[in-house]
Amino acid sequence: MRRPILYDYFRSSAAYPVPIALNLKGLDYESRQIDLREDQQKSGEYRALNPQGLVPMLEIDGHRLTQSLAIINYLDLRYPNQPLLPASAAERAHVVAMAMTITCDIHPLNNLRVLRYLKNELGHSQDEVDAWYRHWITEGLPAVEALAAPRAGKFLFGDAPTGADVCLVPQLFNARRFDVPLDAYPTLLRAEENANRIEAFAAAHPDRQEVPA
Ligand SMILES: N[C@@H](CCC(=O)N[C@@H](CS)C(=O)NCC(=O)O)C(=O)O
Repeated sequence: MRRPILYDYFRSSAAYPVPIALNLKGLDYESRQIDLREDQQKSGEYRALNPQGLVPMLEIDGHRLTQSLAIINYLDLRYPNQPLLPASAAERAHVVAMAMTITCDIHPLNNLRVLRYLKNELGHSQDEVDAWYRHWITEGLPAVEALAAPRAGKFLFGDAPTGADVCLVPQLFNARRFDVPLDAYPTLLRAEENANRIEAFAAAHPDRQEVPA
């Protein structure tokens, strides 16, 4: 098998779940940093590979995959060791719902292009943009906590990490960067603490990634 190539940015919370998933699956990969600060995601060269102009993108098994949840789903079907999505339909829907609450209902509102639009096109101040960022995290995390709490164990669902934990850890990293209080989410904090004890999660932490020069 050719080594997968992950197009990524060390501070991208959409991309951060993918190295966690690859690590959990025990798949070695090459990381290519697309510098979002420099708009490399919009370059013709990158758009020729990924017309959407976003990270992550994963080249694996001869495919070019985009969308973090689609990538996690692919990895889980193709490499079934250390399952990230439960086999039962109802349990899978529950785990995917938690992951989507993060990746579809929180993350897109706080994406770089949205923040830049608020500031540059609509003329909001940095303080207003930061308040926007915190607002959507504070709006979204209670839903994840409420969904998770009844069926959580060490992780968001039971005692093994799933795709929901893989998406949670990057979002809590973001929340801390913007000083969002997290005390109201004990289930999420427990899952995060247990996840970060696992090397697959710890090795994907932005502090351990190659920072573009
Ligand atoms: N729904 C996509 C979101 C991808 C995404 O928004 N990626 C961000 C990085 S966190 C990006 O490339 N942003 C570039 C920009 O906003 O111009 C996924 O989950 O993969």
